[in-house]
This record gives sequence, C-alpha cells and structure tokens, in this order.
Amino acid sequence: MNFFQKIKEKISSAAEAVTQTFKTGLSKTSEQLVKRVEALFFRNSKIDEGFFEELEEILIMADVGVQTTLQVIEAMRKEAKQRRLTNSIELKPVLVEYLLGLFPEQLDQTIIYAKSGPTVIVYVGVNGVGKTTTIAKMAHRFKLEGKRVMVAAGDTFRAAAVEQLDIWANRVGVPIVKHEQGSDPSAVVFDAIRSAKLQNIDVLMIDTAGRLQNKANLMEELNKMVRVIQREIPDGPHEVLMVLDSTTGQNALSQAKLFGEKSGVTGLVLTKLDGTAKGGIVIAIRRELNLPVKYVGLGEKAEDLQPFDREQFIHALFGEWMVNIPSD
Ligand SMILES: Nc1nc2c(ncn2[C@@H]2O[C@H](COP(=O)(O)OP(=O)(O)OP(=O)(O)O)[C@@H](O)[C@H]2O)c(=O)[nH]1
Ligand SMILES: [Mg+2]
Repeated sequence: MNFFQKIKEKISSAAEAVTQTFKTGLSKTSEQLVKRVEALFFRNSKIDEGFFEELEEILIMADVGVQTTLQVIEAMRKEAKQRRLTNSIELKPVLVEYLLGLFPEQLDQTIIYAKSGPTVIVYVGVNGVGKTTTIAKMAHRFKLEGKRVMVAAGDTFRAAAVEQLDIWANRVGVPIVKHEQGSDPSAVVFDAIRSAKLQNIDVLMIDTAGRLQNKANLMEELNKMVRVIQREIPDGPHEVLMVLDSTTGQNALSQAKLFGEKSGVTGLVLTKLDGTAKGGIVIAIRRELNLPVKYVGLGEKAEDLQPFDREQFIHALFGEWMVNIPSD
C-alpha cells in the first residue's frame, strides 16, 4: 500500500468512526422513531388518512415539533397526490429526503475563528446541561487539531465548579485560569484574556455558571463578561455557544428561544442525545430557531462530541432503513 492509499484509508476509517458515533449516540431515538415508522409502513401498506395520522403522532412523539411535523405531513400528502402513489412503501424515500431537507445546507458546525489573536468562545446555559463537560471535550478536539487551547473557570458560583474544570484541564492537558469560588467572573475573564494573549493561545474557552434567562442579575453578570472581552478583543467573543440538554425536549427549545434573545448566542450545542429517544428535538430546534447547531453530544467520552452533520444525523437514524428502499 502506498503512502496516499494509507492516508485515504486512515481518513475513511476516521469517517467510519464518526458514523459509528452518530449511530450509537442516536440509537435510542432510532429505535423509537424508525421502528415505529417501519411498523406503520408494514401494517399500513395503503396510503390513507389513518396512515398520515399515525405518522404525525410518531413524529410528534419523537419531539420533531408540531409545526415541523405538520409541514412534513403536508409535503407527503402533496407528493402522494401529485405522483398518484398508493403504496406507503413508495413514500419511504420521500420521508427521508424531506427530513434531510429540513436542515439548511450551510455547514452548521464551522466555528467562527478570530482573524488574529485568540479566538474566544463563551459557553452559556441553564444548570447541568453539560457546559463544563462540553468545554473539556472541545479542548480535546482543538488540541488534536494542533491548536493551543486555554480554559477559564468563569463559574465562580457553584461550589466545586472551579475544581471540576481544573480536573478536566489537567486530564486534557491544557492550561487553566482560575480564581477562588465567589470571586467576580469578569475578573477571571480579564486575566484569562491577558494570559491567552501573552501565551499565544489560539482558542480560549470560558466556562460560566448555569443560569436562567429570567434571573436579571445573572444575565447582567454575563453581559459584563462579554463587555470585558470586547474591551480587550474588539471582535470578541467570536462565539457564544448555548448548551442545551436534549433530554429535556421541548423545554430545551423554549430555553433557547428565551435565552437567545438576551445574550447574543451565536450557536448551539445539543448534549446528551445518547440519553433520549426524542432526538427529533434537533430537527425542531434547527427549524424553529434561527441558530446553527454547531456540535452534538452523543455520549460521555471526549470523542462523543461531534460537529453536527445533517447527513450523518439522518443517516444514523434511517440508515438501515434507506438500504431497504426498493428502487423503481
Ligand atoms: N450521556 C451524556 N452525558 C453528558 C453529555 N454531556 C454532558 N453529560 C453529563 O451531564 C452532566 C452535567 O454536565 P456538566 O458539564 O457538569 O454541566 P454544566 O452545564 O457545566 O452544569 P452546571 O455547571 O452545574 O451548570 C455530567 O454528568 C456530564 O457527564 C452527553 O453528551 N452525553
Ligand atoms: Mg459547569
């Protein structure tokens, strides 16, 4: 095997590993959604009212969202009528293609980097959604890409939050800037930016305390952190990533709606997809909010955080199923 073949093989095995991560991470959703859809197609070979009603229910149960589900059903009705389809099996590829088409084509996952100097990424979200873990996973990714990474312990509120990030920073092998619990998070941010500049850091990631969008003082604290960043780095923060726990379903959607309005969120990270059968929430969120889904959490290991890829996503859900689509 020559050098180029070896490289090619390596790349494709990496791609295969990603596919597997998506498949495993989405297996609960796939099991629920696809098995039920499959059973429906098996039972109802005729395209009738009952067929559409049940399909509607299945999609809503998977948290695809009412609005989006109604659009999908409407499109399928139209297609069936126009093409005079009678057997439900003929609607299989229409469904898969339509779901794929629900995601805008642009590359959602691309992180916006600084033109020069450190790229600053702030992580925000309510308590326990996975902000700190996501920072650790991202630190691991960026490091593998050869970037110089630094993290800042901007959650000075919760007991043990600084320690949690410290442990991660050590494990991943990246420097951390931290102050004592109870200190002003903006001061941590200030120090972190100074030291990121001095150390030629490529990516500085700032952890923040979990907060609800209706807590005015905490939202103001967040704004203050952003102002401190902007004073030091005028085009920063380059990303404000809102982390959402997908196991909370429609709740995550409303959090993002309310939070996004108030805090200049530039993108979303959807964690814990491996823990829910309602992974359709990714579709609902992508449809109902004008915010890109940059990364998805498909498990607890560092490699389980993946850039969101609509094709991997739909393929992981419907892959086996698409193979069985009869060609005409
Ligand atoms: N299964 C699974 N667990 C995850 C994922 N992401 C985070 N978690 C877990 O979620 C829990 C909370 O994660 P944290 O990173 O501490 O959440 P946080 O948003 O920083 O929480 P606060 O700082 O308390 O607001 C931890 O037990 C993580 O291991 C994921 O993608 N899959
Ligand atoms: Mg945290």
